[in-house]
Parts: sequence; C-alpha cells; structure tokens
Amino acid sequence: MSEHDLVTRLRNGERRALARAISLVEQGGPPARAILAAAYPYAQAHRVGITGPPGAGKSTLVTALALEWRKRGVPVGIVAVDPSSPFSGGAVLGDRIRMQALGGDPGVFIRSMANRGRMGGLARATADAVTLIAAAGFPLVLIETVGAGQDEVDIAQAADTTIVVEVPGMGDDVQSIKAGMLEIADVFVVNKADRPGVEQTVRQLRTMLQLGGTSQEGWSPPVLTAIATTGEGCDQIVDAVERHRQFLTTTDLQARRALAAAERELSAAVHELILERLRGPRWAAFISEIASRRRDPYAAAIALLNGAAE
Ligand SMILES: Nc1nc2c(ncn2[C@@H]2O[C@H](COP(=O)(O)OP(=O)(O)OP(=O)(O)O)[C@@H](O)[C@H]2O)c(=O)[nH]1
Ligand SMILES: [Mg+2]
Repeated sequence: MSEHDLVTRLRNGERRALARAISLVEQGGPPARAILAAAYPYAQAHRVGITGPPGAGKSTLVTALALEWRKRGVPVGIVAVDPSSPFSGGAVLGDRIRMQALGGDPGVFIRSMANRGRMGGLARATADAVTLIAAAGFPLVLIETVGAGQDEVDIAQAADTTIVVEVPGMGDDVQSIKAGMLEIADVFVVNKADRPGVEQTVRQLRTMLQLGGTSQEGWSPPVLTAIATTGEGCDQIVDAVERHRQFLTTTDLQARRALAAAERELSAAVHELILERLRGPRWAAFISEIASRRRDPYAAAIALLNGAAE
C-alpha cells in the first residue's frame, strides 16, 4: 500500500491505518516523510500538553480529562511519552491498563511513545505522531510527558495549551517547581486534592505566579485542584483549557506561536536532511581527524557542505 493510501485510510477513520502510519513515521526516512507530507494539510488539532513530576497523577488525570471531553462529545487522541522506557513495557503498560476506562470507545485513540533513539529525538517523533492523530480527525490531542529533560520542554513547547500538574505537600520547598515549568504553564493543577496541604500549595503557586509578573501576554494561568482518581475537578480543568483555546484565537498569540513552531519544524527538517545527505564516506574520516585535532569541526563542516554542493 502506498503512503498516500495509508493516509487516505487513516483519514477515513481506520484505526489500524493510523497505528501503522505512526509506526512507519517513527522509523523515519523517506516513507515517513511521504506519510507526513500527505497528512500535513489535515493536521488541525488543539494540542494539550500535560506535564509534571513523576507520579503526580498525570496519566490518571489524562484519563479523567479524556472522559470529561468525551462526555462533551469531543473525540480525544492521547499520546503518552515515556522517555525512560527503551521498549514499551513498564510504566507505559501501566498507563495503558489505567486508560482501559477509555477502551472500546472509537472516539478515543491512545498511543505510547518510547525513545527509540530516532534521529531528531523523542520531541520530533511525538510531534509527528500528533500530526497523524490530528489528520485522522481528532480535534483534541492530549500529550503526557514527565517534566524532566529537554525533550519534555520541547514537547511542551509544541503544545497549544500546557497543563502543569503538581501535588500537595511541596511545603517550604516551593522552589522545587522548576522555573521553566512556571513559564510554560497555561493551567496549573494541584492533583491529589484528597491529601492534606492542598490550600497551602495552591496559595504558594498563586504567589509564585504573581511574583513572576502577571501572566503571559494577557493570560493569567488559573490554579485549579483535582482528584484525578475520581474525576473531581476535571470539568473545571476542561473549561479552563477551552477558555485558553478561546483566548489564543482571540489574540494574535496563536498565530505567533504557530510561526515559532513552524520555524522549529523547518530547522529540524533542515538539520535532519542535511545530516542525512552529508553522512557519506568522508564522515567517519572527518570524525577521527577532529578527535585527533588534525582538523577543526567548522573546517570539516565547510568541506562537507562544499562537497555536497558540487
Ligand atoms: N490519592 C490520590 N492518588 C492519586 C490521584 N491521582 C493519581 N493518584 C495515584 O498516584 C499514582 C501515580 O499516578 P499516575 O497517573 O501513574 O502518575 P503519573 O504522573 O502518570 O506517573 P508517571 O507517568 O510514572 O510519572 C497512582 O497510584 C494513582 O492511582 C489523586 O487524585 N489522589
Ligand atoms: Mg504516567
């Protein structure tokens, strides 16, 4: 089957075609690019990143939020990113079991991503998977990442709305929230609100947000509470995300974010294709020359680029 047929089938709602397309795209190379090219014009969706420390209840919250959106009749795609997992076992499997509450609902599509060392990294593979899910007609894609490394920040940056999940009991150690998390959050959720210390954590977050200067360009990130295990608080979170989506469209922020995202995508594509083209027979020789300081990296890069231009 051609890449184009595969995209036609996934757009017609065939879940197996969607799953297959994502697997092919994960492998990279020319077939991946053909699939993405066919899907790209149709990949309109609101991308919601859900990030936060390990064990904060992100997967449980994603499941509860998805159920809330389904109640409102919205089809939901879910991508769970687990960079530590070299194969899809462990935590990813746990997530799947938890997400069984959504099982059998044709309005839900769930995919787990593990870092398989693809060039361009996990952020790229995730963005591509989201593109395909969006092209399959899901107007909303939830993306779960552990708020740890650069990959996660990259993934969060690609989202239209970012939810940062915290838990009560940060105590005096409120600095434990990374400054970067404050900057990317459009909505804060203090999950596990059935535990002591919720009000204090909410207060601390609000104080930090005020100290950090008012909001991002007219949006004040709300601080909400949830009990993801029961779904409590999820209707307010969904309302907040919908308000943020509305906010984005009524300002020029969405257009500017789209341009910034497009520039990142173009840079990444240029990087990938140039490397692919230049990794010829001279590549290994240059590497050993650079390592032994017989050639500097820029001279080597210029030589490779000049060679490619010939
Ligand atoms: N008491 C309580 N427990 C919760 C709540 N939400 C999630 N949990 C529990 O917290 C544990 C971790 O939940 P997950 O949803 O796997 O958390 P996560 O953030 O996805 O974890 P990682 O993906 O491993 O980082 C599980 O045992 C959940 O049942 C909550 O609101 N209250
Ligand atoms: Mg999880």
